[in-house]
Amino acid sequence: MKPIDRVTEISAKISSMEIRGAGRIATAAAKALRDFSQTEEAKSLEDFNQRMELAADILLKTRPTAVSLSNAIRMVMKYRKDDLAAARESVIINANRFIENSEKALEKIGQIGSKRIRDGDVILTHCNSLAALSVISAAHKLGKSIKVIATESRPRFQGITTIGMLDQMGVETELIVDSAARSVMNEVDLVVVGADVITASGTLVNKIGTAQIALFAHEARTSFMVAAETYKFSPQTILGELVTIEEREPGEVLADHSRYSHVRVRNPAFDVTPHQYIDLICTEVGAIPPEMSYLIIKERLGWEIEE
Ligand code: RUB
Repeated sequence: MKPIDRVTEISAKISSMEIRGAGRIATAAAKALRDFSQTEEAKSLEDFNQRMELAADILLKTRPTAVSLSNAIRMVMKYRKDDLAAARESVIINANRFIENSEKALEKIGQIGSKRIRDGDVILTHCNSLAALSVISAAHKLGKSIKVIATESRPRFQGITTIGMLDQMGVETELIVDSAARSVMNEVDLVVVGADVITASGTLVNKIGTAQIALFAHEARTSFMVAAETYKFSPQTILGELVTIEEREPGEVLADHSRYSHVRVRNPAFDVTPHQYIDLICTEVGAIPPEMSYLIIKERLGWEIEE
């Protein structure tokens, strides 16, 4: 297999969601670029740069919403461009730094976020987020008695992955269909979800269904927390760019959709939760109000307007 085919193979796994979740796809992309940089056979720096750009481009096109992917790729691609050996070495350093930092970030988010969970709390989560699960797991490890209500997260049922993980941790868990979220909200003390994108204004883009859960939480006066590594914040939104919402195959929603000639089955994968419905964003550098997102982008992602 040619080195670039390996990149294509990983890209296909990301597109088909065999590898999924904003953090996991970012790490997979960083690893793919790192491994590619060691196996491709460029003879000149220019050739190397071109091959790396091609690989980065293939990975970037896999899923349009998650900014974690472009942030991870941008961080890895900031390698030294003065000589071929140094460039290869620097790709490894950048990729490993990204992977290591994201692991540490998850742990830190757990430590910080778990302080917001009280003994006896009922937590609702949506989809399958490692950052949200880190908060829940840390609270459980601290010995807090908690119960988690997990939504199924139609159409891809990531909630089943979530209940599997909670079961492994030994956390008391209930599974509900997505449309039961309002019915149970009065029993819930805190909603914890992950993020695919957080914009400069603190708006959250996450798995479809998140926005209505945030509205229900707001109406029921239930706290709504987002758990997100700082690389889920989008520098591009400072420049006014809108987040692209991925629309996936109708077959994920209804297998035999083509037998209806006048019906279009729609499958938007993410939705937008305004910052007014978010109480707190728990990152590895602290628990912040959504209005502080701009500062995270400026300070943590080193984003320059000229870039
Ligand atoms: C996953 C999803 C998750 C975020 C955060 O969507 O919306 O809440 O990606 O996950 P999909 P994590 O299943 O379509 O990728 O905290 O693990 O990065």
